[in-house]
Amino acid sequence: MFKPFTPDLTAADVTPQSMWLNRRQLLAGGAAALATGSIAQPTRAGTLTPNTLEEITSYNNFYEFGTGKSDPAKYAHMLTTSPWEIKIDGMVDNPGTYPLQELIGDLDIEERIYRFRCVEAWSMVIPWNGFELNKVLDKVGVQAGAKYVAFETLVRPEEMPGQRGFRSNIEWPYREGLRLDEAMHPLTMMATGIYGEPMANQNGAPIRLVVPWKYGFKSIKSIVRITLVDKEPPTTWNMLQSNEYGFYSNVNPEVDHPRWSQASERVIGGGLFQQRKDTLMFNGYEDQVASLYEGMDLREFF
Ligand SMILES: Nc1nc2c(c(=O)[nH]1)N[C@H]1C(S)=C(S)[C@@H](COP(=O)(O)O)O[C@H]1N2
Ligand SMILES: [Mo]
Repeated sequence: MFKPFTPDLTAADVTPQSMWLNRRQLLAGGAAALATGSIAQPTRAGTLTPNTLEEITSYNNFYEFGTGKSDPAKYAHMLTTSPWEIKIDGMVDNPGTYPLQELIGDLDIEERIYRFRCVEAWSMVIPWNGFELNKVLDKVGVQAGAKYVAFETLVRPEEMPGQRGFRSNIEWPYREGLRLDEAMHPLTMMATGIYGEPMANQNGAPIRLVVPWKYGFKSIKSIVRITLVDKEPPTTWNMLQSNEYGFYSNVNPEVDHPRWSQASERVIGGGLFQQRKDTLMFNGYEDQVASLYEGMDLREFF
């Protein structure tokens, strides 16, 4: 989180994405928009232009592979993502270690184009493929006393150079958590692909969380464990620096990071002419999620 920006993005690699965009535009007027439109593009439908796959897969945060933005693209190919199992435990009716395919099983894979805002004040727009987390939670049966969901990333130092030796202060596994109502919210998804292709390892293959109204670090990658608990679980960046990274970490242009403003963001892409834009409350998903935080002081619970 402390590295200065290095302009290592290539100019738009347009061919596959522009074909795909044309297809999207065609579909947008038809039945497909009815099926996914209200959730996929909850505000200002049609105005989100996704970043290129090249941008999405070359400028990453994935500290298991190093702290540099280009380290994940360099090293994540070493990760074995199949077979993959997810342990689901804690306050659930059907705890177990599930092969990924069994867990996904019959779920329909949808496409969702979401804004993605890193706490470091840069942003992208990403066309994810996946399904709502609530579908998995319903399958395993959340018990009455559960109040939070905790997530963990794989620990495998043989394949994750950032977990070997002294690369960061993170105590592995990388951990994240959501309140149960946040986890059940229809915007919260488990993503398995981008642009209709299997998730690139550097983006969190084979399966990662996506919570579009929160800072990017909440969207934990390469998940191997999901635990239902009754207390707020410890989370990686909060453990490292609790005054800078709150448990909630909702995108909020009015609450600055102690070391920088969160009022605006650098839009990744566009080569040398990088744009800034104003950051939106809850990253543009205010209509959908503000009610989750009714009555809460968002400066105290940042
Ligand atoms: N396991 C794990 N998950 C992680 C991270 C990480 O270092 N390790 N980085 C987070 C941060 S800070 C961001 S901004 C996003 C980046 O996702 P992307 O590289 O797919 O854009 O992943 C999040 N999930
Ligand atoms: Mo981030």
